[in-house]
Amino acid sequence: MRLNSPKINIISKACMKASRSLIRDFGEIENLQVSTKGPGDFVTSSDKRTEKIIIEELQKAHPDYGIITEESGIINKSNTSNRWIIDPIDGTVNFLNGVPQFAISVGYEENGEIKCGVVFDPIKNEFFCAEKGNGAYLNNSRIRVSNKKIFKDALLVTGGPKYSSKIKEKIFSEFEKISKIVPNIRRFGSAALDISYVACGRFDGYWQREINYWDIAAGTIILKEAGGFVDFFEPDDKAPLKRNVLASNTNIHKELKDLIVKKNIE
Ligand code: LIP
Repeated sequence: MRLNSPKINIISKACMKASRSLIRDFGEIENLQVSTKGPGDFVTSSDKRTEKIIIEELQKAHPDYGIITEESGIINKSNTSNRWIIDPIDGTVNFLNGVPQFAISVGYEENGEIKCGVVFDPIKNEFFCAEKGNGAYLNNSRIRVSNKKIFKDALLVTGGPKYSSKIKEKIFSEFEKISKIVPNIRRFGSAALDISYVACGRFDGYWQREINYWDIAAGTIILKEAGGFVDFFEPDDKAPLKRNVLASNTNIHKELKDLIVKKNIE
């Protein structure tokens, strides 16, 4: 049975409508008009169109809500109590290159806490959703994190530093340290799907520094409701829309965190 809640229904309707044009665009990838936003960070006309459709649909339901989006920034700034957090295409570089690993991500935040969220992969037709207290779902089935206990046997996923990152070396050395213990680490290029895959047990853990809030907002509630652990470590007050995130099953969380956080104290 699929999660049935008013907020999830609103988000679902917006995602389904937006995904129709997104799928069309993905089919015509070579013709997409591409512009650059900054080094290593591409935006497509499709990204903007998808975002517009999602915003229009969400605003039909709640015109007064605040919105944080990747492309348009902050809308209805004064409403910080009720906000939608949107990434129209998470995994933009995959999308641009015709790699079918990207998703629409929409979370709903109330008084600073994510209450529900959807991550929708329109190509594989995988709809991940969760609402606080009501569990996490993939399409019609309830999902749970893996039960893997032996850290070295874990399958982990991460995202590398952005081209413009000032802490590239730190991120690479963390990767090196972890990969000396855990041989199987993937980099799939969509944080929203990475965290959702931890939620349904495909991966055992995910970590990334300097990730944008909109990439993982919806994923965090999906993971928590699937019994996983989300840790926003070393928060930076000067970068309110960035997070350092570690998301995993509860068994391996401590070992993974110790490798990332303790290392910086050494
Ligand atoms: C991307 C992520 C990717 C991550 C990048 C980037 P975009 O989001 O989901 O996994 O490594 O830092 O933020 O730009 O495709 O929405």
